[in-house]
Amino acid sequence: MSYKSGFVSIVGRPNVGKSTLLNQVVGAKIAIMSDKPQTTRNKIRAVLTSEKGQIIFIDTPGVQKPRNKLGEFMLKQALTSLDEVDVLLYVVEANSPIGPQENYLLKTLAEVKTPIILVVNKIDVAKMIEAQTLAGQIESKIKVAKTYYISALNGTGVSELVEGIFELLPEGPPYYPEGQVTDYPERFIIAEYIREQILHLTREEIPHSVAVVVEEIKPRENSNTVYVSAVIYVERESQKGIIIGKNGQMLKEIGQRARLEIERLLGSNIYLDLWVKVKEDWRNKDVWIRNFGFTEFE
Ligand SMILES: Nc1nc2c(ncn2[C@@H]2O[C@H](COP(=O)(O)OP(=O)(O)OP(=O)(O)O)[C@@H](O)[C@H]2O)c(=O)[nH]1
Ligand SMILES: [Mg+2]
Repeated sequence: MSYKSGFVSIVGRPNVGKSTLLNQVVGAKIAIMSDKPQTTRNKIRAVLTSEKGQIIFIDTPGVQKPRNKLGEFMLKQALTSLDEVDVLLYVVEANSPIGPQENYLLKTLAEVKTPIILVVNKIDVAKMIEAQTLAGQIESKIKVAKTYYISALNGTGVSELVEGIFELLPEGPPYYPEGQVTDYPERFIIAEYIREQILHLTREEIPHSVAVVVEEIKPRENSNTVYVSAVIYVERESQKGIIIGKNGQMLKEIGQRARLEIERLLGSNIYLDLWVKVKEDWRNKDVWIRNFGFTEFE
């Protein structure tokens, strides 16, 4: 049997489960997930290697109308190079009808030459008839190579989807060594794990106003402990107060939860040092968007 390989972009509206799918297919937590829209901000690559070949999945930010410069960056990350990958996974939510956001994305996808696999996600919480009706509507608007009904959360239908992707991929070599699951640098994954806890623990505008930068990762001599320091940036003084919390309780909670995840990732004990700083309106300032690492994976 010939070895196949290729690049597969995962696109869709915010919150439909793109990152959950990425993590499910590669069996590792590469991209953070949350119930808040606009969780993913960068393109994130993760690799699946099997005896059939290698698939490089690219998770992208959810497509929506930008509200600031960060949003513009995110939209560009999601919509550029759709024509340069081998297959597109277009993820929709089984239980949401087509709205303006979906129509906006459908218009873009109608122009794309890359084969599109429609992935109707969250079937664990939807009726099959609902899911099929939605798929039918989408199939009448764009050219769909195949449709799969899955639950990215519990894994239903995911191995069939992977088989379907392999069928569409060309013969090719492995691009990454076997065993490598991502090329996303460790310090970015750690920063994202910290941001994920902030997404879970805060509400309203706070989750969207936060950027996390890891400044130092240093193994401590003669111990199995790694010292990690990171700065949580917010846009206003009042937000800083919320992140720190009464008597520092919130920051402590964020740190404890993130530390467990980082320990699992690195396989060592972690001493996590968190700082909170204000960068007024950073989401509208190119220099800060760049400084926070939002250009490296364009
Ligand atoms: N019930 C159910 N929930 C799911 C499924 N897949 C994802 N979710 C939930 O949907 C929410 C959004 O998941 P994400 O994977 O962060 O969604 P996303 O598309 O990457 O979102 P953005 O990065 O904001 O574009 C989370 O609360 C997930 O747990 C699924 O198959 N079933
Ligand atoms: Mg995501």
